[in-house]
Amino acid sequence: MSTDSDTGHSSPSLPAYGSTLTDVRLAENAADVLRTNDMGGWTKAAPLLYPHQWSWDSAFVSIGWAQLDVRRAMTEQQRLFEAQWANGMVPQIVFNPLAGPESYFPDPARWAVEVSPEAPVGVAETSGICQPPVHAIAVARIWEVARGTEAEAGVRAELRSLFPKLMAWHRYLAENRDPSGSGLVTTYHPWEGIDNSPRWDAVLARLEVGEVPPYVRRDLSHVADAGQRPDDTAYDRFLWLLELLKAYRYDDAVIHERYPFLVKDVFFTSVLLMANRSLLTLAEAVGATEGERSTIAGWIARARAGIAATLDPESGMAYDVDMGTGEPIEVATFAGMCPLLDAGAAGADRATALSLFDSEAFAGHPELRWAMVPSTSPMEGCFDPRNYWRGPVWPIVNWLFWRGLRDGGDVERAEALRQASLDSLRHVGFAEYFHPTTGEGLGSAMQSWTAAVALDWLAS
Ligand code: 2M8
Repeated sequence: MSTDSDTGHSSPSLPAYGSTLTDVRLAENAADVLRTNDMGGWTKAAPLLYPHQWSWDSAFVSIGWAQLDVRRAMTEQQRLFEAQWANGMVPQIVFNPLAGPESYFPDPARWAVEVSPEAPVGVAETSGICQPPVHAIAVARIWEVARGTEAEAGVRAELRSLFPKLMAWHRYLAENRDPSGSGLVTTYHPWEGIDNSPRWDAVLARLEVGEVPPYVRRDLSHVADAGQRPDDTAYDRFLWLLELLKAYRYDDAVIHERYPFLVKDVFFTSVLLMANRSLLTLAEAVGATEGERSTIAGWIARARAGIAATLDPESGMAYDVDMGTGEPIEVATFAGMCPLLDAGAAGADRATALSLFDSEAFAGHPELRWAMVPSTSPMEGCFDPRNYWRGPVWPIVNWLFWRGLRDGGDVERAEALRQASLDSLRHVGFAEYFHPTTGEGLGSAMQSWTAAVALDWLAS
């Protein structure tokens, strides 16, 4: 399969999509996407729009590789963790040394992470922030696939070298990103995962934007129309925040003291919680110490209590907390249902989240093309069905909910979500995201993580 642009959602060279596409063919097409984006040991997030290795993309990508080549799946994570910072942070982007500065903005020069003593030296260049820690979830899935096969011994050996790095990563999040021990991770930037979500609007609106050095957006030349991406006002704010982080030398203590974008992030925290559950499985596989296991268990308990404290009694939603005002951010996005990502959450909290999931605010909305979770609720005033994280459906987000439902014992709902997701992929292909009611593919085509979750769903 080939396409000459990231926006080739309906390129004539693509095989026809539709309900008749067999599982075998869907899997072949997904495998083609990973192979096309494979750079030899690591995978581009998308052919043109995202020509580097992104942190949480690479975790999903290795879940996909696990179905094709389990050793290659481990290599993906090893390559990513080679760029881990001394303080444990796994950077949002590991830059492709072969892609020139014009390929993506912001480039390494704009991040200038060498101002931080924690940044890696002599390995790949990186950005200076991070993304949700899906990695341990991915590695546990790789381990599950490898067990009982001839790859088991090799994967176990690699797991032994990766385990301490995963511990350091989770420790960074539990300590540097939560100095007060609230159980909730502080996010520093919309680029830490859910870029232009309305969750950040109020905090961004309050910013006094100073002087941002001139820049040229590269993203807009790779999508069909600018309405699918964040607007320029948002970009100015994203870039101003970057200038501040750089001025503070990416120092977590200074950032927590002075910086204007500090949000206790319920989604990021819930992914960490899920990942810590996976890390416990990995601890077993590598024979980790009692001390390590109880540290992980402590992180889980603290995050669970932290999330429970964010639940809004009226709406039932988990809300992020704006640390600038101390107030909850009351916007209806998928993040509000994050107790579903914790299979061990209190029964009542899961039940509330389940009824939100089923309601017209989310997967039960009557106009949805497929019963999947949109990024922002269609009932929310700012819902924008074609714009990035402000409305469209993201298959990877649905994969996380599927896992949370399945692990929490909600087998029927999980299976319905898996079927709906596979059906959407059969029609839409491996778009970055799609319109919740029309099913129009949006953003980049041939998005690696979308293909990866397809492979895992097909194998499950
Ligand atoms: C999107 O974010 C990047 C910046 O990281 C961008 O818009 O340029 C987000 O969807 C992010 O979550 C994702 O990791 C990245 C690569 O797929 O693209």
